[in-house]
Amino acid sequence: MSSSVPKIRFILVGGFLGAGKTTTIARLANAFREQGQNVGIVTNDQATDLVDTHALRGAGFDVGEVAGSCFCCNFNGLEAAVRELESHQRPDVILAEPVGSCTDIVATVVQPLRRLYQDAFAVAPYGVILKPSHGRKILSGAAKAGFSPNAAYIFRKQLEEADFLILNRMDELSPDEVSQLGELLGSAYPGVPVVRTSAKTGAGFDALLQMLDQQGEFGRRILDLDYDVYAEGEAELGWLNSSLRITATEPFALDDLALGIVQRLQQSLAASNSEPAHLKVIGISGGSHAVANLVSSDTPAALSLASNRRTCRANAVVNARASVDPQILEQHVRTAVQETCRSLEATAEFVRTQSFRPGRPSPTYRYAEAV
Ligand SMILES: Nc1nc2c(ncn2[C@@H]2O[C@H](COP(=O)(O)OP(=O)(O)OP(=O)(O)O)[C@@H](O)[C@H]2O)c(=O)[nH]1
Ligand SMILES: [Mg+2]
Repeated sequence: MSSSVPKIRFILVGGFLGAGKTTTIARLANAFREQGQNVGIVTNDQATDLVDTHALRGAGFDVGEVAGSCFCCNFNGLEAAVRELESHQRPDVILAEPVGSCTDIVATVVQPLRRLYQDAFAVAPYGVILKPSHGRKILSGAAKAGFSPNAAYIFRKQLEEADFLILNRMDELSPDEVSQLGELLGSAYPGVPVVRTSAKTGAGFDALLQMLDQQGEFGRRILDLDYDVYAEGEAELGWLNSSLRITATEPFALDDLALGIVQRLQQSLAASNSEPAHLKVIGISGGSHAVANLVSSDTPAALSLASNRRTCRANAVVNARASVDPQILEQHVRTAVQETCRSLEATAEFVRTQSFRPGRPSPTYRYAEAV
């Protein structure tokens, strides 16, 4: 690429499963679009059929996808997704969401982008979102943090490599909770700036945009990481992606389908003492989308996008990540889908299901020293 062509801004938004990466990216993308900039988004998952891709495309964004392995282990897939976006319309800004169970993003993604694409991309400071529900327990060292020590290790390492931290879900936190989380972050990651946001309301996004705008020595916090512990932590999660076709003779509410599946999954996982990392379901009918989520055992299931649509035919995608054996997770999902459909007098056909434990990460590149 000639040096006269302006560089594409490359923004990675990190954070644990369910932290609010996709919601943050959608809001940032809207902000850039309002400034007249072309925006491309890259989503990422260990398998195909991504709720995030459907949700962001449904919101009208140009979305490339790396499905089947994470950016770190398939850097070539990230390159290909970016080239594909460029072939539609050259983006001014690319927003990319790494998989929420991955860490070492600076050494395996940020540094390769900076080294191999220094003329093409201006890589923004790397921000990582703190998920309050699990963060409060993990950072305070609570005995029952919901996840195993190995998964908690990943959670902490994700925050450790950030140039700045994003304390999200401000709309739900009391002033006491905000100061408690601020203190936990301050003692675990001294000197790292913290931006307070609500991706739901947009609070704090001016400060977030300013943080991302900074130029300088960023993306250099290379982790000292034990890949054995990291691999074990990831493998302790059950991972499931399913795509479904739902039919009924009388119209049913698409929102009830998405929320009903998530609520039933919440109940059955709680009954088996399995901590959800993130359960998400998208219902799609015509141009309408309904999205429901659950981010932890002690927060309510939420309809994050209402469609207000009734229909006799819909497609649905279920993405579930929880600390449970993947085969058992699949049983939970099948039962939750069947029971929800029965209550709506609808029938579900499972088109494709992938359920597994994430494999040991093996990065395409890993730079142990920063440039
Ligand atoms: N109340 C509130 N909810 C939020 C906020 N940000 C995200 N959420 C909700 O949290 C849930 C998870 O958000 P996502 O943006 O999907 O999280 P993610 O980090 O992309 O999750 P993964 O892709 O699974 O790793 C959704 O229900 C969002 O609507 C926020 O600031 N406030
Ligand atoms: Mg996401």
